[in-house]
Amino acid sequence: MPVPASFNDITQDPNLENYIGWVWYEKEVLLPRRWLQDDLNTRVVLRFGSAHYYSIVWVDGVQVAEHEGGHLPFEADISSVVQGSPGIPCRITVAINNTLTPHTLPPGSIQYMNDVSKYPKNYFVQNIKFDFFNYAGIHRPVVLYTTPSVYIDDITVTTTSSESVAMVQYQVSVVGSALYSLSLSLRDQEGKVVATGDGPAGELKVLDPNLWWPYLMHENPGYRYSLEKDWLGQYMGRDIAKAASRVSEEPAADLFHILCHAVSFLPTLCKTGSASIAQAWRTVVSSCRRRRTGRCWRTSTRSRLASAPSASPARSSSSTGSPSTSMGSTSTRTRTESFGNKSLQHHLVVMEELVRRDKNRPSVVMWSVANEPASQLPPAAYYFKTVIAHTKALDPSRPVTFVTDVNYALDHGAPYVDVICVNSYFSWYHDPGHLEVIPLQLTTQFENWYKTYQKPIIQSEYGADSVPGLHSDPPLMFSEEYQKAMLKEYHSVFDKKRKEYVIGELIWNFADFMTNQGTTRVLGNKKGIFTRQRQPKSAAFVLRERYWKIANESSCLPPITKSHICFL
Ligand code: BDP
Repeated sequence: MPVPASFNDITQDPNLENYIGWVWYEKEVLLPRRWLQDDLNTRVVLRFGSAHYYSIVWVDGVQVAEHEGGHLPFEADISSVVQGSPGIPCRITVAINNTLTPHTLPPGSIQYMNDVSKYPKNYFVQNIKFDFFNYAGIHRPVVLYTTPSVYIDDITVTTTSSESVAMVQYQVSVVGSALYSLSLSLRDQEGKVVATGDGPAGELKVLDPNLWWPYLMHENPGYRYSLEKDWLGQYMGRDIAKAASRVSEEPAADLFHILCHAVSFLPTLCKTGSASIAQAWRTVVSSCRRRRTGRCWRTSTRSRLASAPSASPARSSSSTGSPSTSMGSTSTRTRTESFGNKSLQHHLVVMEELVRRDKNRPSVVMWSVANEPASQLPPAAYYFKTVIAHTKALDPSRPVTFVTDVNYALDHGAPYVDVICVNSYFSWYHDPGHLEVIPLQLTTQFENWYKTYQKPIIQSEYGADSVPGLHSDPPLMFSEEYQKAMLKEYHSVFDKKRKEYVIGELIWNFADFMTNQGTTRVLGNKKGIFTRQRQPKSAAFVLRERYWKIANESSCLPPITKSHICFL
C-alpha cells in the first residue's frame, strides 16, 4: 500500500473499500550512520503528517507513539531506540484503526446486525452522520528527521498593525538547555532586514508595513516577511547547535475588511482519497486562481499550500504560497451529538494540535471548532463555551466560531462565537424545487441571527446538487440550470445584506466529492461547482463573474489592474 494514500480508496477491491478495523503497515529503513553513532547529540524524530484514525507506532518492536485523530500530525523522539546500532535496518510498524465511535472526531458508531435471518454472523456496519467518504490510512507523508538535542520546539508570532506601523510579537520555545543565544531578523520580501531582536521573546517594529491581503483584494496580494532565527545552543558547556531557520510572517489583515467569498472545500480527489492532500489543494488553488472563483476557503483540513505563504506540506515547499484566507477547522464535518467529558477532552486536544500546527499562518483568519453539531441540545452550551474558550486561550489573536444549521432561537453554542457561521439549503432540503422561497427565507434567517446576536454573519454553506451535463428549462432540481438559478436567488439577498453585516458567502461546494453510499447520493455529493475531475459546471462561471465584480466594486481597495488579471 503506498504511503501516503487512503487504503480504502486506492484499489478496486470492495472489501478494502468497506474495511473497518485494524490495518498494519511495516517498513524497514537504514538510517544514516552519522545519526546513530557519530554524533549522539542528534535527536532522531519520526513524524506522521496524519493517519486516520487511531494509530500505534513501534520502532524495532518498541512502542514509540500512540495518537488519536486523523488530519493532524504527530511525532516521536526515537533516538534512544535507534541509536547505538548503526548498519542495522530499523523496522517501523504502524497499526491503524479507522473505527469511529461516539467519542471520536468525527464521531460514528458501530452497529451489529443480530438478525441471523438477514445478516451473516458478526455482521456490523459503521454508521456515520457526516457527508464524506470515511477515507482511512496514512494520509500524509511520514518522515524521519533530526535536530540537535537542543532545539526549537515551537515559535509563536502574532502581529498588530496599522497603516504606518506593525508590531510583531514573537516567542521562541527552546528545549534541551537553558544555555543558548538567539537573535532574530525580519526581512521583507526583497530580503532587506527591517527589524532585529534578541532572546526568546520580544517585539519587533516595522514601519510602513506591507500588509498581507488575499487575492482580489490588493494588487500585490500575499506579501510576506521572513523571520530568521540564528541561534547557538550549548549542552554541558559545549556548543552543540548553531542553526538558522526561517518562518514567513505577515502583519495580518483585518478580518472584517476581508469579504470572504468563495468555496468550502473537502480536500479529496477522484480515486486518490485523502491521499494526495497536496495535489488536492493544488487543484483548488489553481482552479480558484485561474478561474477566479475565490479568495477564501473554508476547509475541513488545513493546507499550508493554500493557507501558508511559506512551506507547504500540502504543504511542502510552495515558495509562493497562496494569498487566500481560510478558516482553520477541525475535521468535524459532522453532527456531533456527544457532548460528554470524553468527547470534550479529546476535542480540546485536537484544537491544541490544530492551533499549534497552523497558528503562524496569516491566511488562517478564524478557527472553526465544528460543523453542524447538534447545538440545539442543552449540553452543547457548556461544551462549546469550553472548546471556544480553550481555542481563544491558545490563540487570542483570532476569532473563533463553529458552523451551525440550527435555528437561531434554539442554538446553545452561538452565544460563544465571534462570528455566526450558518449553513442553509433553502429550495433544496427545505421546499425542494421552490427557488422562489429563497429571498424571504434567507432574509429572515439573517435578520433573526443579527437581531439576536449583533454579530457578523458568514453564510458558510448554501448549494444545490447538479449532475454535470444535465440540463433543464425551466430549471429543475439536479440540472446545471437549477444550481445556477439557486445561486442567483441567494446572491440577491447577499448583495443587500453584505452592506450591513454579512461578511462572507461560501458555496457548498468547491467540487463534487465522494460520500457514503445512500439513496440521496449519486456517486457522491454533486454540489460542486467543479466536477471531481475539476472541470467547471455552469455555476462556476456565475461565481467567477460575481467575485470578479465584487472585487472591483470594493471602493476601499485599489482597482484590480491589468497585470493582476494576467497574474490570475
Ligand atoms: C451540509 C453539511 C455538508 C453536506 C451538505 C450537503 O455541512 O457536510 O455535504 O450539507 O448535504 O449540511 O450537501
